[in-house]
Amino acid sequence: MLIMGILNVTPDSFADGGRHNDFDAAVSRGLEMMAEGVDIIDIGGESTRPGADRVSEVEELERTIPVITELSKHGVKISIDTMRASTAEAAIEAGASIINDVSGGLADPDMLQTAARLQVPYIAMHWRGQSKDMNSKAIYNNVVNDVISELRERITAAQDAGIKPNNLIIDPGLGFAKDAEHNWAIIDSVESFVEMGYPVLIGASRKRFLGGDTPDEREQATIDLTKRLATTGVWAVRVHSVKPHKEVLAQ
Ligand code: PMM
Repeated sequence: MLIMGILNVTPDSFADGGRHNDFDAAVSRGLEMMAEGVDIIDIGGESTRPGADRVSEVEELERTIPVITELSKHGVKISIDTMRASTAEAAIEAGASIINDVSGGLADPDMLQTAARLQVPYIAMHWRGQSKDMNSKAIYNNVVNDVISELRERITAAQDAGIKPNNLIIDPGLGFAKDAEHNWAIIDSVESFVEMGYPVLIGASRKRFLGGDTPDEREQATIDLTKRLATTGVWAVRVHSVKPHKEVLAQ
């Protein structure tokens, strides 16, 4: 299982407290993750925490592109965490090689075609709407079946736009329009997502449903979950701390 290290270049990220919100800090954290054995660094300039406002395209580009340009010189694989086709394209030009779209192509009508044209791996996450009002959309008959069928729709849309099946990665989107019980139900049935036949990415790191009052208290729960997922066929986990996850996988 691969480790995708989170590098949020945002002043308001709930989980790393905005500590890496300037260029030097972001680059040095990226280099540190490389030294710790990260497989992919996921760079994002827009917070998607529940209730967050959108940032402008200019600001998203100013936050992410210089960091991507610098870190890519060091040869690490980089994904761009963005819902905007234009940002995705600029990031790929700057040296990123994977698009991570939390909206699964729903936020920007140009995203799927852009990903198809760029011919890079595209991560389609399950999403029901912008962070501002996603909590009100956490209504399911059967969360596992519903998320699988909504992901299937995104897979079809992606392939219709020209994305090759072997460039598709799926993600059930833990914490996005989902209550704690929904997130745990998805984790309990993660094999059903693996059986869809695409690499599965799981992003649980320090999210509220893990329990505890602070991100740091959720860290141990995140590591325990990585250990549990390691035997399920999941392709990668998206996490804030790299070293403890590499260690738990090596056990
Ligand atoms: N979660 C967040 C941001 N981007 N991308 C994917 N593919 N999957 C996720 O679960 C995901 C994501 C929000 O978490 P953060 O604010 O801690 O980065």
